[in-house]
Amino acid sequence: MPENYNGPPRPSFLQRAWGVVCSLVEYLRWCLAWQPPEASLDDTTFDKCNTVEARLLVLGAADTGKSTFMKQMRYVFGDTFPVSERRRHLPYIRQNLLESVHKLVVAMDVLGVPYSTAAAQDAAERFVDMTALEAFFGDDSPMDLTLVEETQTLWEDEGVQEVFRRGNEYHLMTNADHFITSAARILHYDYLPTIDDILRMRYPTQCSVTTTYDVGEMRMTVHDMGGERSARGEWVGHFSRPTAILFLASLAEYDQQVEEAEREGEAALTHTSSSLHQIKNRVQESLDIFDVVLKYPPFHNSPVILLLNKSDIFKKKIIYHSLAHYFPQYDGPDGDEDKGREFLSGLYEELAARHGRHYVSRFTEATNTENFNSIFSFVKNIVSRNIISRGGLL
Ligand SMILES: Nc1nc2c(ncn2[C@@H]2O[C@H](COP(=O)(O)OP(=O)(O)OP(=O)(O)O)[C@@H](O)[C@H]2O)c(=O)[nH]1
Ligand SMILES: [Mg+2]
Repeated sequence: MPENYNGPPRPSFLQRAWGVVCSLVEYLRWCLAWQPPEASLDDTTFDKCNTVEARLLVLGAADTGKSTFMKQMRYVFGDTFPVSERRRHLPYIRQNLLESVHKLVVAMDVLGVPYSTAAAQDAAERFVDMTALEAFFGDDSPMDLTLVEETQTLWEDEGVQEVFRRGNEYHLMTNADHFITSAARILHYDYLPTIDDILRMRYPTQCSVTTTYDVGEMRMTVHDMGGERSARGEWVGHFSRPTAILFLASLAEYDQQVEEAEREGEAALTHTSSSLHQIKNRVQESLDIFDVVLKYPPFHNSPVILLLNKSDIFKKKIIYHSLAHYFPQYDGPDGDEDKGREFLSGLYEELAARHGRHYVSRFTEATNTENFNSIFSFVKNIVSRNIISRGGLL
């Protein structure tokens, strides 16, 4: 630096005047372009009548029960699913039933399990070709009594029962037994789906579904996000600062692997592709998604509620599928429901502790309305508390 250096040259009067004009123009442009911050989209806001608005994001891997939770919410709020809507569900329920039987029949072949009766072997013929069964999906399908009888004959077969218990090896639908044992009712010509059927049907969410409820003085908007590969990539970047995050995880899928297509979806979410072809346990997949949610900066101030769902299925499975077989680090007794649940819950705890994040959790059974009532009160209290702590009044 030269010895007589006196700092940068002083701007002339004209230069300073030009600077002021530019700042003014910039300020005017900012005023014109200004929109309310994202709060109106996804933060807690208050309208003139003091109604509090809350936004709840329902996240989790595919098939964990997010939409079932939403359906229970509707039901709890007095929506008993009108007849027109029940009719719309009918083809999917019949499809769930016939696809489940088809999967069992295919699995008998693939897993090499013999039928215990010749009648069951004959009945299986009918379910080999799925396209031929499509004729029975519709609400105006012909009533076929032999189809019902064949379903029942198959279900009573010991070989089929063995393959049913091995449903984790080929990802049999969670409530396949509910639909199969209700075949006579579901395939009847005047069948109208019950609420229980609607809660138990499987229909993956493709795009997010938003529903708004008035809960006392709170207007709660709930976003049900799809957990499958095509839907998951959409999550990140769509919502900032929700009032609370409801993360659904399934206890029942500790013995299942993620299907290849879903792994691609996870890669889209985590922006990785290296482990695309590795086989992965579904609990691990759920933990990986939980990890992304905990780390995502716009979610840092949102309380996380973890619902460890499908406890009814877990209770049945743990008797014949050893947890230690899938998680060698589990050192509790085989077949112990409580210890098993604690172990799986501990995996989420460890992860949250690593991120220094706090969360609350519950074991749930989303298809059980009684259980849901207490869970919903719990969720509502957390959401209300978060609103109060953000400065709102209820
Ligand atoms: N038995 C039992 N079945 C459940 C429970 N929770 C959900 N299910 C069933 O699990 C299946 C998947 O539930 P969904 O609510 O569609 O799962 P999801 O998380 O919305 O799945 P995506 O939309 O694909 O992300 C359905 O057949 C539900 O009836 C539960 O606690 N117990
Ligand atoms: Mg869904």
